[in-house]
Amino acid sequence: MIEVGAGQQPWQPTMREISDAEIDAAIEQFRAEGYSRLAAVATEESLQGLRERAEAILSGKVQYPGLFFQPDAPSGRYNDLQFGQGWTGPDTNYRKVEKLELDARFRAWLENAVFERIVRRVVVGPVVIYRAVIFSKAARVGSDLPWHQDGGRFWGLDRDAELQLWTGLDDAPPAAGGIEVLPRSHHSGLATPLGGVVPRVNAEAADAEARALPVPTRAGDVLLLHNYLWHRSGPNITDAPRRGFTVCYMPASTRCLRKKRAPREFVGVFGGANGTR
Ligand SMILES: O=C(O)CCC(=O)C(=O)O
Repeated sequence: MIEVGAGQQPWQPTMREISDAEIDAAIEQFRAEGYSRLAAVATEESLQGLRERAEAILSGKVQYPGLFFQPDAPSGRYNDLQFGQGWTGPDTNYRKVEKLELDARFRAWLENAVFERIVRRVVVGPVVIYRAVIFSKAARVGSDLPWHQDGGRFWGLDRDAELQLWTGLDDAPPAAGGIEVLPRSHHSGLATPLGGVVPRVNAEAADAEARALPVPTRAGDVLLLHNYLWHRSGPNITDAPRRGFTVCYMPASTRCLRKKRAPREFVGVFGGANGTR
């Protein structure tokens, strides 16, 4: 993929001016409630560039060796997902694409200057990313994602990460499968040592259904999500796609514990090895 032609500037994202006070308030709410929302961070120009690239990647027009794809379940049910399939062709609805740091536009977005100011308030020292992922819910197809936490043995790290920044590429009201959270649930740690999907028995004990809080977002909004916060998203029953781009930031000293293959080396961002800022 050639991103820069002769005499052209590389694609650069633009963001709304955001004061330190606004970021401090977002961090305070993130710490207390496990989540917060910064409205309209990405400009329309940035959104256009990212959406265009998301479409090219999801349709296979732009490809990179190493991108990881997961097809959505045609039934729209999480339990019907088939794992381990990867890329199955251009006409598939993919629910997830990982390793988007390989793409220059998504890489530039995840390293933008507003994100650096947020991340530096949470992560001390050089920073790496665990993952850079699009969660996509195609119009009238996108499936549900149950209550889960992003940590535990499932993530294979010597310590759990804390901060994810989720950027809405489209409007995400509840009907489109917007994010729902269980406020303050991050204070209780992991529901199981494995992490990932929260077992139904735990969800019932926490009365999660009654306490679920929808966090509707507009395209360009950014959510700060604590990795231990219980969060989920429903199916997309609207006529428009709903795509979110999420990135998990953590200290560069974090180690991968996996044994079956060589431990992962994480991509550096703010001050981490091979970061661009
Ligand atoms: O976008 C979604 O529906 C889910 C996002 C999510 O689970 C995450 O960012 O960890």
